[in-house]
Amino acid sequence: MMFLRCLRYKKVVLLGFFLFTIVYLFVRALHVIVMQRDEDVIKVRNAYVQNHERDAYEKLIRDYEKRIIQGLGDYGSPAYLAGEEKELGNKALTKFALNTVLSDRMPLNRKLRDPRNPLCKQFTYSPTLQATVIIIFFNEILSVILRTVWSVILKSPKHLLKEIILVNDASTDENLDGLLQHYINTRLSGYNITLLRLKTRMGLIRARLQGARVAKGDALIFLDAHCEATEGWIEPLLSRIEEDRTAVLVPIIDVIEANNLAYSTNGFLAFNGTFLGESFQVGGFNWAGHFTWIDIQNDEDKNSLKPVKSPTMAGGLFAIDRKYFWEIGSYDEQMEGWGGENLEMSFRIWQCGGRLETVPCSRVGHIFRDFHPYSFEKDTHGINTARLAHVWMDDYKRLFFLHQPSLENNPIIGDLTHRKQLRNKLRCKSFKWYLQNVYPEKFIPDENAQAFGQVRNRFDMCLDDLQLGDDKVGPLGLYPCHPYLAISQFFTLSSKGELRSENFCAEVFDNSQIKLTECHGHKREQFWMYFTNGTVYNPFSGKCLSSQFVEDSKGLKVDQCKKNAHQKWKFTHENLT
Ligand code: LR7
Ligand code: MN
Repeated sequence: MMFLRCLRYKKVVLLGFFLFTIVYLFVRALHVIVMQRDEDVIKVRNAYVQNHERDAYEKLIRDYEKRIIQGLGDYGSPAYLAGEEKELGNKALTKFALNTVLSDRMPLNRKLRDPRNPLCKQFTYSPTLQATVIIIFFNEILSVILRTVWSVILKSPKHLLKEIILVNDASTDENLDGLLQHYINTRLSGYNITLLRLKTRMGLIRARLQGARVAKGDALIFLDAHCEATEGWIEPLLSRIEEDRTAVLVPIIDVIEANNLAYSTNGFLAFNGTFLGESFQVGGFNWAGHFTWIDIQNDEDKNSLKPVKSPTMAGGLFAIDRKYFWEIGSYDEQMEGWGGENLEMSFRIWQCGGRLETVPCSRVGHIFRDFHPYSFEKDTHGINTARLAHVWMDDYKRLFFLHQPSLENNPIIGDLTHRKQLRNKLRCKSFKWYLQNVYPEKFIPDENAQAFGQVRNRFDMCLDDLQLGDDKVGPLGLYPCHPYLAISQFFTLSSKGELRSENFCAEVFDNSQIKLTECHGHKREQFWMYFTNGTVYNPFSGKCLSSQFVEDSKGLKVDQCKKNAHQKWKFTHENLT
């Protein structure tokens, strides 16, 4: 008996040991796989500096520091170089969309004016949250990155700044990491700054994610690598998060000019410091899937000093509670390159129960470049936007795919399962809800319209914006009708009697010509009536929309109403009663 029991006991022990070993090995293997994946992606460069390298970096930085012109660009005033450097600066501007020569000569910690509305000073914010500031970059120059870092350090109270994380998205300059790390070690040693490097370029979305993964602050604040923070910028952001952890905040983004690095406040503040009044814009979007700036619609909010509702954000500069960032779905990791993540996050935050706000008393400058000094192999903006359209825009995605028909059912956009699961898991609201509650002023070309679609005459010519694009004013013209509904030929006769594209209204001028221009909402020269007999009538001029076939006028005019074939029009969709 005794022996048998002992044997059974031994078996149990053996089995237990066996199982333990299996589980242990499994966990180890998993660990190795995960770690390896991490190492593939990210490399922390703390121990980079060999002694001989350190001396070389020190020399480079000293040489660089010697060339800095004290006072240049102070108080955000425009700065100029002379002679050969001026020429070099202009060249740099055409190559990098940024005057790198000037940036290299300007102090890294230049003084800035306080650009805020003076009334902002009446508020005392005392947040207890600490921030991790994450700055990502690809092929940005040292002086621009360091000026961003310095501004964050100088303008943030120390107890609110937990750390700064710099993420180098595999920039091509081999010296950049070494110089940055050496600068941090020697000139910024009192601050908690981490430099990460991605082994291969992952694009700005995944670069931000890598930074966020190692962040320890209560809140994350993302910045582009060419920004300058100003007095009091961080307190109202953190305070608002403390008040409502589902609020995602954007500062007012001021323009730093790419050519002379002037910190301009759109004339709100004159250079002598007098305050000229305040007004700012919030974020919108167009159906082509691009971020746009829009005026605040609600009068009460126009001069607000308190956070103001913003339908979208530009994407580069924002603050968010760290845990909330992960809860709400961080980013779509399958988005590559540049673009789309900003609207994706904006829609997601609103639809899934959060809020997006612009904080007027927090201001950060950003260098706006005329073009991107880098490229991608694919149309990442288009692909990323197609992804978000499928996941977040429900039926309204039809309006985006009018602009990008080839992307609608294209495997290039990748698998969407995880993002759709996320939307279900978070029980997010519909895009219609978003439009009605967050952005009711957004024009929807095919809803509440008297008629919409292609506007065709008997000669198979269609109204066409003639590639006006984002320009503010241009002629309304005629072009042979496309066999599909191209966006350049998509017009609406709105319920208000506007004849319009998404952003512009047809307006009569010189009593005969027609241009597309900003909608003013006051009817008059922008008011049109459409009758069942096909006449499009403008009561202001007393004339009718008419195709002419005269060479210079691009074929379209308003003319005496004659009811002839030149004045008969047909919209693809008509809701006339
Ligand atoms: O492959 C890349 N990897 C990167 O890390 C390409 C870029 N980047 C870095 C780059 O160095 C920079 O720091 O990503 C940052 C943003 O790139 P920019 O500055 O070339 O972009 P942008 O300012 O023209 O673009 C705006 O829209 C983008 C859409 O993906 C991002 O959200 C940017 O952050 C965003 N910038 C802003 O919101 C600043 C205000 C501009 C406006 C409007
Ligand atoms: Mn930028």
